Amino acid sequence: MTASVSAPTHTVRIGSRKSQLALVQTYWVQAELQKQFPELTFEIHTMATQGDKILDVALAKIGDKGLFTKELEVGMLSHETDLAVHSLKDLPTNLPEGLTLGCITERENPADALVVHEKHRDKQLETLPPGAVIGTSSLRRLAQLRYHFPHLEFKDIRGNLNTRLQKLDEGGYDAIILAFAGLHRLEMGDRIHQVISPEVSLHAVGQGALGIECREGDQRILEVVQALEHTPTAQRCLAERSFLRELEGGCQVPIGVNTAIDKGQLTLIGMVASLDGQKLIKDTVIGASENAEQLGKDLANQLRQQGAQDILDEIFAMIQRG
Ligand code: DPM
Repeated sequence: MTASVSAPTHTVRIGSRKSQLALVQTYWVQAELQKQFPELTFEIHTMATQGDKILDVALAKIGDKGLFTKELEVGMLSHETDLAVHSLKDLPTNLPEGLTLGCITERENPADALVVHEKHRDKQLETLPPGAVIGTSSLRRLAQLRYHFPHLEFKDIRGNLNTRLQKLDEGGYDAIILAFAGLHRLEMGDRIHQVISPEVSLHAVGQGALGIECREGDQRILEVVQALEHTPTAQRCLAERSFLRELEGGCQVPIGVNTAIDKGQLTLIGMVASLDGQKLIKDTVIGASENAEQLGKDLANQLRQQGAQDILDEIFAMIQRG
């Protein structure tokens, strides 16, 4: 079935980062939209974001929210582009005035994945030797893995997926942790050595889903992007984003989640951990999936009552000190 739009123009301009992963994701959105709206033309406009330009500084130290999204947002606000495709987990929970999250697409496997150096091919996360060096720039992965495996060492790693895999293969690390979804989308799923269970690592808010951002009130574009909305994913991600927003966490905080929907009931698990791996607070809420946002707030309050805010305040203070 083909939806119809009363378009004043037949061209829709899509903003995207230039990274290989961003482009694969944007091409997918372009192709799906083209199928639904054969009468429209979808153009891709690539832009470099701050996060693409600063490669030598640990992400948490840059700390700026919207590191991978700001330039794309300016493009929409200045009407150079009409929508932007993001990895949902890179999209801050509070968007600039005038922009809205128009669509959340169907989620890939949101789990984290372990990729090991060749010499550890017979090992699992559980059996890596003491002192093994794990590459990650994610405070969330670091804190959870330290909590579960205090004998492992951690070292920052930056760059795109290929760069990271190369640094691993060259021996700079014993293993690295990456999102299953990114490796899979780049057809590098064969590098996944172990899918890490949610008992060990709760994934980032929005991980594995794409978010399409557009101008608020731009009915023509909203109608177009909503064709790609996947309701169960959207409900899960809205709960996750509401949880993160309520805890005032940016995209670089040791906060993890897991969600599932069964017979209209949404289960949301969330955790906050300290960077030294000493403290980890985790809890669960269950409720109607239509109340996704409220569930996220409820869980944030539950965790706060158990001391989550103290952990986060300590981390914010530490990051600010640099
Ligand atoms: C965010 C984090 C990372 C990205 C932090 C986190 C990972 C940083 C790192 C918010 N964004 O997950 O705790 O490991 O150094 C990113 C990836 C994807 C989107 C790559 C990855 C692909 C998967 C997806 C970077 N953003 O996590 O390995 O679409 O979910």
